[in-house]
Amino acid sequence: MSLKEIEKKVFSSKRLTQKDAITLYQSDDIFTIGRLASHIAHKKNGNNAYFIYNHHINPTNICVNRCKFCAFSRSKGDTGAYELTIEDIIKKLKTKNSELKTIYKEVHIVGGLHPDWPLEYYLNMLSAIKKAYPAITIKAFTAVEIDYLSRLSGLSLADTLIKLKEHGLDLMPGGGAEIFAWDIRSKLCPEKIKGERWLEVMETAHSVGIKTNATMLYGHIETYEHRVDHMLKLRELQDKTGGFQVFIPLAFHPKNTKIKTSHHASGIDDIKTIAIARLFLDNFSHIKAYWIMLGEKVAQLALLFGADDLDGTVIEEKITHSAGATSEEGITKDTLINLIRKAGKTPVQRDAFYNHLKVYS
Ligand code: V47
Ligand code: SF4
Repeated sequence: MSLKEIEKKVFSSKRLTQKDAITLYQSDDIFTIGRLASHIAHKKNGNNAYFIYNHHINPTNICVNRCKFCAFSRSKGDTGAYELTIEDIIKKLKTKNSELKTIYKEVHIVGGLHPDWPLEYYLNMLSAIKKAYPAITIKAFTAVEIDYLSRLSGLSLADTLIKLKEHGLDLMPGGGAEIFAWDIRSKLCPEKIKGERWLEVMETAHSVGIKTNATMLYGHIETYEHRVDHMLKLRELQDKTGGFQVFIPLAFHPKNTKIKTSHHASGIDDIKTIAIARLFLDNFSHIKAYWIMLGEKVAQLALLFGADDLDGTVIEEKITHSAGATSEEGITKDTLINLIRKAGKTPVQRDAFYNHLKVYS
């Protein structure tokens, strides 16, 4: 299939095949790919580009999995291993400016699989955050953590999720997906749950009324075929449940990790991956250009290649910065607005569910 034929499909709203997505990856015509992706982004979200006031918290870096691509995790007793108490977490969310206390719309919580913390620690954490900040949406725990908590507690996946929801879990982030195909996954993270289980956790979350996000870690040892296979599995589950809010391609950062790669993602690869995701994932409403991983400048350019969301203020980021990210750890609202405006888009401050809070027209 030529690019011309793919273009015809895009303009007549026909679903792209895996082969089409591979053809796009193999093409050097980044401008045509970008024009097509922009057409779809515009159909889905007009000229809007989203951002959110949010705050990331990583309760612990102690993790029994020790994935080979992860520079953030430690084993218990290692130098640099840390554990936050619930009081520490509440303190981190507190800002000096009392007005700001009501501004954060989302707290994003992910961490390591701690060998000793019981489900109760997580339930108490959720309740304490909701008590201190009733207006905040809690987006927490990857599918990997949910699986771990279910096994630890002996509860089914559905019952674990329902319990967490009853204590304040509103939404789940998309982490832990990496690359689903086992030939790659077994080399990246042999201890982590399989791709099939990640999808099962997400399907269960959707079935109990918890929306989730979805990610893909790219730019390590995978091929284009692995990326497209990964996105196909997400598209199939989305057809079934409609529970994914946004897809976030995550560019691999190799520093301090055990993955040696000579071809980690270039700027062109980042932009192409955003654009191809926009074209292939026709049943996803949003594609996020996560500025922490892409850097502010590539994330801004991605807004012209199919992305419609930059994520948010973040405040404190440990996972990518442990692996050599050179972006800031947090960013101000004004910088986000400026990045979006200079890309010719309309900045829209959103809540965690993509409801519009303020349009900066
Ligand atoms: O699951 C770990 C990735 C993820 C590295 O849902 C790495 O809104 C690059 O999922 N280089 C966690 N990536 C982050 C994540 C996320 C971030 C922002 C928003 C949302 C959302 C989700 O980070 C992990 C893993 O895939 N990761 N190590 C690394 N060296
Ligand atoms: Fe643990 Fe997540 Fe890091 Fe894997 S990526 S070692 S599961 S914190």
